[in-house]
Amino acid sequence: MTRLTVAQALVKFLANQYSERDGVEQRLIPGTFGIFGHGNVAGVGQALLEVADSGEMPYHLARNEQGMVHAAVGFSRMRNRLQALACTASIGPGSTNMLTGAALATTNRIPVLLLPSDVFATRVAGPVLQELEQPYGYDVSVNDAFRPLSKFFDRVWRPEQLPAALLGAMRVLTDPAETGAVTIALPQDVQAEAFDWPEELFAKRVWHIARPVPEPAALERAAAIIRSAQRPLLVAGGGVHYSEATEALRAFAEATGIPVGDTQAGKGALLWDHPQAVGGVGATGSPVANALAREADVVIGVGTRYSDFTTASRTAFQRPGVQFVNLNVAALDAAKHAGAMLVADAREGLDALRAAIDGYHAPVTWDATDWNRVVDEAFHLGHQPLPAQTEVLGALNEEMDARDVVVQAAGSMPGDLQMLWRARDAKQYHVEYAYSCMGYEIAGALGIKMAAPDREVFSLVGDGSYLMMSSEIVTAVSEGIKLNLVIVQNHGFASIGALSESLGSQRFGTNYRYRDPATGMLSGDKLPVDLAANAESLGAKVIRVKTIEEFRAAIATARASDVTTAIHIETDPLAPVPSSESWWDVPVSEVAALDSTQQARKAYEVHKRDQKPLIGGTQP
Ligand SMILES: Cc1ncc(C[n+]2csc(CCOP(=O)(O)OP(=O)(O)O)c2C)c(N)n1
Ligand SMILES: [Mg+2]
Repeated sequence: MTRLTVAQALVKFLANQYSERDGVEQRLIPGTFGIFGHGNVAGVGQALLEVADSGEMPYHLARNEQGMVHAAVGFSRMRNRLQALACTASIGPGSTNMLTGAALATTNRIPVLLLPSDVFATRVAGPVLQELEQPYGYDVSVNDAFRPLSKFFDRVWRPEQLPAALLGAMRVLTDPAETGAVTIALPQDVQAEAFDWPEELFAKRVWHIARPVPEPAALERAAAIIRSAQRPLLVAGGGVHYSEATEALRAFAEATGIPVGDTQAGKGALLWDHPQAVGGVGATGSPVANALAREADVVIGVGTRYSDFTTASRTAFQRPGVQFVNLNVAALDAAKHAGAMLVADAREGLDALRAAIDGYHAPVTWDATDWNRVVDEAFHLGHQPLPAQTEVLGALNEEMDARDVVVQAAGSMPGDLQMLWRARDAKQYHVEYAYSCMGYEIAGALGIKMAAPDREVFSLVGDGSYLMMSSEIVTAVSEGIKLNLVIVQNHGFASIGALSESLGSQRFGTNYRYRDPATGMLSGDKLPVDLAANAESLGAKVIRVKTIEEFRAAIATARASDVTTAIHIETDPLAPVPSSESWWDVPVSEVAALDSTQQARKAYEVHKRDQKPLIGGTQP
């Protein structure tokens, strides 16, 4: 027996967990982020202190609890879900600040271990500072809000419950089909309570990350559908990366001649210059992929959750009788669009499918020449007086090393990136677009750099996102984790502004401007906000540029620097962007006094006619 507190036992246990896939072992939880308050300072905090100089559980002090969960997600995604970080927070607001991160992790299917602190189990001191006190249930705390956001939730009211909670948590973290936010709530008194633990609790444990193989009958059904295809299209999602199936995908594509489109999480699954890479599918995709999608008779989805952006809100696939073959480790996704379900690991499934349809070659052709010219033009617009955002993305795309990573999450950039970015390395493109959370950019980049210290990380940050969460710059500076930030200043929401205009809402409330006393609207002058000065004040080195030529030079300077560097550039939010020739369903008011809204509603109703509640599943 080993006598330790619950928190000490937790840390000791986590330090002895490993994951393994393809015979390669690594620490499952190689570090912990945290912010201490009265809920964890003497519990988990004390336990982390006891091992602080042993390297058993490195501790990183974050600046915002939401930010530390984003960083943990960035880390794990970069490590293809083979590792996860723990996040400890104090009770009340410290814990609820992690809720957005929890939702982001679960939506993206990325493992993170959340350790919110909780109110006293004994209740003797209650109600404690920051306790919710619900009259209908004294056992309810703010941490119950993690339940709908987590793939695993437990609260350790008593020390005896800890081993089972830990085993359950590790299982879900390492289950590729179930993974996401994993939450163990720790009452503050229980954290500090001692218990006699069996030695075996702290034995080294290896969690095998499975590569489930397809069931033979399911494989045969899927193969039969693909063999019958005249115009197949493969849609590569994030699962291709997480399963490290990019080589298997390339082999499958080359053996079959099937064109490969990608999703936000899947970009780079097949590198952009491969002759069969046709670009993004859906609302922010390429017209080449979207033309193939419209006509496809068989859609092979690999590791994709088919978000509305991918299906263009169920308008992307227009051929009557289009059939789906869905290779996914999660049955949830494999079943979508009435597809033939191939529940398996992406790499195993692709290899098995390739063998099963040996000799098949898709009789489909396409031509990307025009589109490639459009992208080149967008990258080199020469827009005046301020550069266009597409030129910023183009310059970055061209100046970055193939192994550098570009990071984004929300605003107008994810769409432009998905449409235009030419991924030259499988892990070059990191856009969080399942939760599309403003604030992920800098915090996520921190975790990405921790996961891949040998790569340069360039985070593109809109002014809106910057204002929402720039706090982890300080963490990066303090830890000596070097980030490159590109702050794209356009004085408000280019994205929602354009969306608003297209929906007849006249960009209302989307500009960062002074309130104009004459109109009562936020339509006055630009604000005197200086985000470069702000980044500098947080410890970043700053380069201010005005032109694309200066920007190109700044990229090289930032790359060569050892310290976190922010490049500030102002762009024209109204500059033109190529069309994806696709659509996204955002409902327009059915009745309106405004003429602009009435016109937009008419256009909306035309698009709605193409939308299918059920896309696949019917026989031709
Ligand atoms: C946390 C969060 N709040 C709100 C939104 C909705 N939203 C999406 S984009 C956007 C504006 C982003 O502004 P900015 O970062 O400046 O990017 P830009 O649109 O100018 O490219 C908003 C408010 C969101 N995605 N995330
Ligand atoms: Mg903006």
